[in-house]
Amino acid sequence: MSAFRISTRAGYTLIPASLPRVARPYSSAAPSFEHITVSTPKPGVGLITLNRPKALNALFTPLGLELGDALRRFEKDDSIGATVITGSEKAFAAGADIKEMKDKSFADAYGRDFIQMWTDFVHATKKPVITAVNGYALGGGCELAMMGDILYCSKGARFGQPEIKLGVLPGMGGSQRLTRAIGKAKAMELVLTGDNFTGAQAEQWGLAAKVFETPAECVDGAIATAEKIASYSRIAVKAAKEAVNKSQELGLRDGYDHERTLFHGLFGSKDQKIGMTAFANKEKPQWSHE
Ligand code: DAK
Repeated sequence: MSAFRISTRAGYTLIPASLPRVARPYSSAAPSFEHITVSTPKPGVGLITLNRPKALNALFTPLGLELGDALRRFEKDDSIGATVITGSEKAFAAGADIKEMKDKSFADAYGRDFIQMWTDFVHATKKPVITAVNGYALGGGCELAMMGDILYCSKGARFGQPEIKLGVLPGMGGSQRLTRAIGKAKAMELVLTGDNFTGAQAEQWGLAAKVFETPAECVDGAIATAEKIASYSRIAVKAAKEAVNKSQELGLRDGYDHERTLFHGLFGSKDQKIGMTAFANKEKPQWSHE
């Protein structure tokens, strides 16, 4: 059976070629990670796979540090145009690590803002991030999935914000992002009951951009979309992501103005000339990413 290599702390692991997310390992200069694997499955695509199977990818600090490190490396790497974050078939992530946080004091939580890094690195990522969700995406796992720019999932994925059952509430943006995505009526019901919802419902309600039959198709679909995005001008993609994200923060009038400013600004880029000239000449654009 043919096989590919992926990087792990121990070096490289052979995995069967039939699995969808196999790929050449990411740069040999990259560190070996213990709780994630990192690879480049297609040109321009970075793939980060959460890999803490015994705890269903529960989000604890060491995993967060590795995820932040990998995202920063892809962000700085000119050959990467978009990143996919995924987990296993059983769990994207079953939430923040309850065992890590159960004894924290108010001073630990508020004073040291221990969860801050989870939101910081996603906000700092200007290149698009696609989250490919299979299995459980609960609590902080659901919130991490929603932090991506595009969310894909398989039908059987299990989303939820069950924090209410633990005596707390969502703390990584869940009450805000879920409400903006699916509306107050459903979000309020889900946050107050802690009930799960399926991948099929996530797509019906507008949280997921696409739903797939199987986990493998979900990861493949996310990689294909990332590859397509990576084939465009990086500078135009960055501006387009910024414009759409601003729509979640600004009023409509300010949003129009911000979009127009970005649009006008792109006329100062080489890629605007390259793209429009190529269209006029019936050629394929060769982007400079400048
Ligand atoms: N944390 C730690 N360990 C977890 C975990 C989690 N969230 N989820 C699962 N595990 C561990 C289990 O303890 C178990 O470990 P061992 O007992 O084998 O050592 C292993 O993963 C397998 O789990 P199960 O045996 O429970 O597997 P099942 O298939 O039976 O059940 C399940 C799967 C996902 C339904 C179940 O594990 C479950 O209910 N897990 C907890 C889900 C949950 O409540 N998630 C929300 C966590 S709260 C903050 C901001 C945000 C947050 C916190 C602070 N600030 C701003 C300060 C976020 C909070 C959350 O996410």
